[in-house]
Amino acid sequence: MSEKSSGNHEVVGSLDAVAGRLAEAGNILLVTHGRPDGDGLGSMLALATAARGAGKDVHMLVPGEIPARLGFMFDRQHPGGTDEFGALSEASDLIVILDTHALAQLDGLADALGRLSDRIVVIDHHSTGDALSEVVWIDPSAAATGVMAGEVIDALKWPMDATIAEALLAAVLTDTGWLRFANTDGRCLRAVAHWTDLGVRPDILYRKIYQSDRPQRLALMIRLLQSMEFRFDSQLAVMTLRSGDFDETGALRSETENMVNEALRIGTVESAILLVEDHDQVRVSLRSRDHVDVAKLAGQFGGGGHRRAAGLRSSMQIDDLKAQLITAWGKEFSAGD
Ligand SMILES: [Mn+2]
Repeated sequence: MSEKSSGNHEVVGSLDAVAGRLAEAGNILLVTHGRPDGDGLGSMLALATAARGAGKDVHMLVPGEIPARLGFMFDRQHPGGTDEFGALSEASDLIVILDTHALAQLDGLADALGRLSDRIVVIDHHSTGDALSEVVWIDPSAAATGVMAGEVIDALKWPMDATIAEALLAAVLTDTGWLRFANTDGRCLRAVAHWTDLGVRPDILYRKIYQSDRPQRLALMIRLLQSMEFRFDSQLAVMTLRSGDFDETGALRSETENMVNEALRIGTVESAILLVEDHDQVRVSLRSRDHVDVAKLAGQFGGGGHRRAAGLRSSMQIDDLKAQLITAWGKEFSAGD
């Protein structure tokens, strides 16, 4: 279970293997990662809705709080939490893990999942993780898990409608920065066009997700911008948000999503690091434009992710961790690739 996958960018497993298991299953439990994002939640909701349309009994589970900006997606049904995993997994013949295959991201479920590997399938686009199951479809070339979820639904000829399309659009548009990030490709644009044709308005979706902030989040963003430091001829930007910043602004830890990208507004910045004090841990988000593989950097500190977007958690003190990350970034960058 602890074996790390290779971390390269090859496809592992196949759509057919995963779709075959979904076709057979009668009772399906869908699970995404802790600190859930639009891609994990949108993929989960789309597959759940389509599977129900195909006559399956479906439950969803999220090990963590759903961010407020994505709450509208779940106004009619609420996914279960970690404490319901025992009962929900017992009642399922198939457990689908979406948008992760790293136990570190499946807070509180690691032990239980270890005993259920023959009942698990994985659909994910991250290159690093753990061996959760023999039956996986891991495609790091996919822009988002949502692209893959849409392909699974199509392959199974499960019903597709505007509700499912909206969930898939939420998945893909949030994971590509509304089609601005380097992972945006023809495969995802064709899917986005197809789903938009089903009657979903991407502009309304954008407003719901990104233009519904609380003033407290903007107050936190002021602190974030004030904390910004530059290193290595301003190729690296480092930002910190400390416990006091949350206490004094009234912002929530769940409201830091995407803030790391603010540093990429600056032309010289090749890569950005955001460190967030989260009670007894520090949560780090890393982004890169091109040259630096931040997944490799995160890996040195027990984290993982993609080449251009990665993360980690540490119990180190925030300033010590920051200093070590800056040193490690310098080594990685001068190694050049
Ligand atoms: Mn994703």
